[in-house]
Amino acid sequence: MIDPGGEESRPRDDAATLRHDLVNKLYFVLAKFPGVATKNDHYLALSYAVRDRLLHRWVASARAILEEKRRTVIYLSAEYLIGPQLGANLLTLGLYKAARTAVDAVGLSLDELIEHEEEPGLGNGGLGRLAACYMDSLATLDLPAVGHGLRYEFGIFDQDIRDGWQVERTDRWLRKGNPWEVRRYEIELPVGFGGHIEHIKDEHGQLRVRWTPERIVKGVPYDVPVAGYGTDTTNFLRLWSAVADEEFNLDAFQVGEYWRAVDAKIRSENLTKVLYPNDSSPAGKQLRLEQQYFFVSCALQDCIRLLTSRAAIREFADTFAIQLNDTHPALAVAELMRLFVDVHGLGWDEAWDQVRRSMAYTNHTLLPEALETWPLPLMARLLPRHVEIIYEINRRFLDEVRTRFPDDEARLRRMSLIGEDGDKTVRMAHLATVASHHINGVAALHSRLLRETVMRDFAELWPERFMNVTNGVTPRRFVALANPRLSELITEAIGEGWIRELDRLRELEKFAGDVAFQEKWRAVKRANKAELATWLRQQHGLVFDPNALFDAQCKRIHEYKRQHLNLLHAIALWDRIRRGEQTADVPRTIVFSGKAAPAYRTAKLIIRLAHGVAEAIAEDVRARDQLRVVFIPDFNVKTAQRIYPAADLSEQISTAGMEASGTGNMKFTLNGALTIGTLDGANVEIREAVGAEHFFLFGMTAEEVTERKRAGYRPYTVLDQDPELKRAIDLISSGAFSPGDRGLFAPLVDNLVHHDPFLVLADFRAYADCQRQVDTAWRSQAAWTRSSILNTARAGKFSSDRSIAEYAKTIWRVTPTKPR
Ligand code: F58
Repeated sequence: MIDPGGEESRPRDDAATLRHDLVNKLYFVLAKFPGVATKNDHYLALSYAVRDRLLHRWVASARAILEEKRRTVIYLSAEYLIGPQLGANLLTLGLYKAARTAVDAVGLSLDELIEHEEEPGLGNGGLGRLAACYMDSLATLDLPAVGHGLRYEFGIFDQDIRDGWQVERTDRWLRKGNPWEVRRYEIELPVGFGGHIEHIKDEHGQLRVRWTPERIVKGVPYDVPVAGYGTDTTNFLRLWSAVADEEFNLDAFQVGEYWRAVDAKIRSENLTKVLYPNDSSPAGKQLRLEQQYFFVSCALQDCIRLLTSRAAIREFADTFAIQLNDTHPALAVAELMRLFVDVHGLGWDEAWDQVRRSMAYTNHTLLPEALETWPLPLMARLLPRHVEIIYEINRRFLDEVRTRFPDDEARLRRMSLIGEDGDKTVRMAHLATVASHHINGVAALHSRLLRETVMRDFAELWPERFMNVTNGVTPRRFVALANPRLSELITEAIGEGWIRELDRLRELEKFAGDVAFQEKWRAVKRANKAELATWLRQQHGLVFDPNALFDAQCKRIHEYKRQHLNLLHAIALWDRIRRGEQTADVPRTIVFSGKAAPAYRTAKLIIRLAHGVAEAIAEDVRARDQLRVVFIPDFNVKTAQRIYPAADLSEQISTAGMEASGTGNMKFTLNGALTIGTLDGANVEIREAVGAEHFFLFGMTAEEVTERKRAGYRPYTVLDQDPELKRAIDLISSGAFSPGDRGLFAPLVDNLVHHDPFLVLADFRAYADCQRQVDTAWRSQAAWTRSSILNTARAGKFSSDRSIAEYAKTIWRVTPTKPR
């Protein structure tokens, strides 16, 4: 018999076999022949051929996990921004060259097929992309893992720009087929909502709780393989999709209520229709709560199903290490308790012990408006049993607090899982924290502030549970795949080991002062910029000068990230040029790219302002050769991969204390951009790693920000002391960037002048002066290039492999298992 994971059945990786397989897939999967096949057909055919190779490894990995019974990581995340898969899988499987030859041979272009893929935008930004990087690293480090999430039919919206405004378009990413997923038809898990609970005695006289949901939705999984680089380990993402429960609808059919049945079906299947496009402030919508519960319930039932097929329920915590990616999956705490106690008959204490030994929680934000809370009545209506469980967890928890801190009512109120200031809410961060053996922030500064501010009471109670794991990014996608020219140069200099062991980039340090190497390094950057310029012209009709200093700020648009600080500086530069004050030897192109949450008015106005400024400068013949502002539409993983390799300067200018970590900052650094930034998030560690003299630091510290606000910050007083800033603000108000509509930016300007909650004006002078240092540094290209090389060479720490190794050792206690 042929062993599906064995050597005999392993598809061969040479170009001829791949070509044969491609044509074969075209015939037998897509029912096409080369003469009539579309580009999409060819893309799908090649992808299916590549998928065969992934699946072959996957079988071997799955077997290794089952046989060795090692602890498996269960990553729970509402978002995975995995990016386009074809190129990444070709790289990981070592098939890039063979695929190019195979595709050439049938008269097509591999680059075009790769470009053709529409990426799954199953995330908003950093948090979702981090989950994808972590899946890559888990496989690369041979750590058994399953990532559970949601298979949104529509991912994050596509961003169009019309007349300078963001316009959202639905992301119909599945419309041309998705060759990277495998639906598991044999698995269907029921998830209940609403209804009522009864407290009954079972046949042994034990008190039991029976929950009779009002409606049931079925979860069906789609698996997406995630292959490790330089190893055979292949894990998978299991993305859950909601379908109607037929049995449930039968009732309605039998009494002839066809519409009621269809209605219920539509309602069920709406559950996984769309990703909530919010950044930083959670949307308090019922459907979102349903999504959160739906996927954690599916994930946990799935774990228990696998476990109990071979072991006892009491082995749960030894078998699974569950990681909560922020609080979106925090209902897992109550759901796991329900499954243990109500369904599997464990006692409360035993169940709680299992929960506490399996869960860990990562926090990604300190912004108070971003900490998730749910209205208690909503949760009680949707999940009555879970609310009961949460109350019981809270009762026991508050008893513990009372014992440690007697007579401290205020503390109890602050720490309770139920918020009682105004309407009652469930505080998801508190729920996640009480159930977790470890709670971590995502950069050293963030983890410290977490302990000192929002989680202070908890850190006082359980100091040993609080940790830091600084974020990281995968060098496979963000260097090897995105920047082939740089990768080749690096590999030529130090060998290819860096792709798996990023610390080895340090070996580049010895070339930092080497004139010939510097010249090659600059040539790579220049070629990447030229390529971006061509693409921008062809795709968007945008002008981008590859000889200018390419200054980039690419991330979600948010006031705390301060794209408007960058814009004020752009306006000041323009003003200087118009006043004849600016020397013309450092031409700059300031690039913005990023989406605004559709309901976030100020963020949308910032996008509009970027376009207004871009246009005014482009129309000014005296200025436009020295300065350009460009907004690249629809920032996503695909566009990101074009931008990072080309950037010279990375803007990481958030108000100190507000950006938990940032991960774009790491991607820019690894690709040799120098950073201008505040002491915020992981910037602090980037600066430490690359050396202060290779990083442009400015602005208030987190402590200074707090102090300035405490002392009573009056932004308009800053204007009186800074005529350049005053002129920039006045230019906006004068209609210079909104011809014919002077009031357009009034909400933005008024807010800055009178409130300025993110201290944009307070940091402006430091920022503008620091940008002068950037100009000065740029004038000496040899020194700049040396800094650029050193930035890359010293950024090895920011590999997600390092982050995952830390999670594995200190939080999950898992060890590598290699497939045989
Ligand atoms: C981001 N959070 C942080 N949230 O802002 C960033 O500093 C950090 O580097 C990154 O996480 C990874 O740790 C983030 O992306 C979201 O997108 C949420 C999506 C759901 C609604 C609330 C925001």
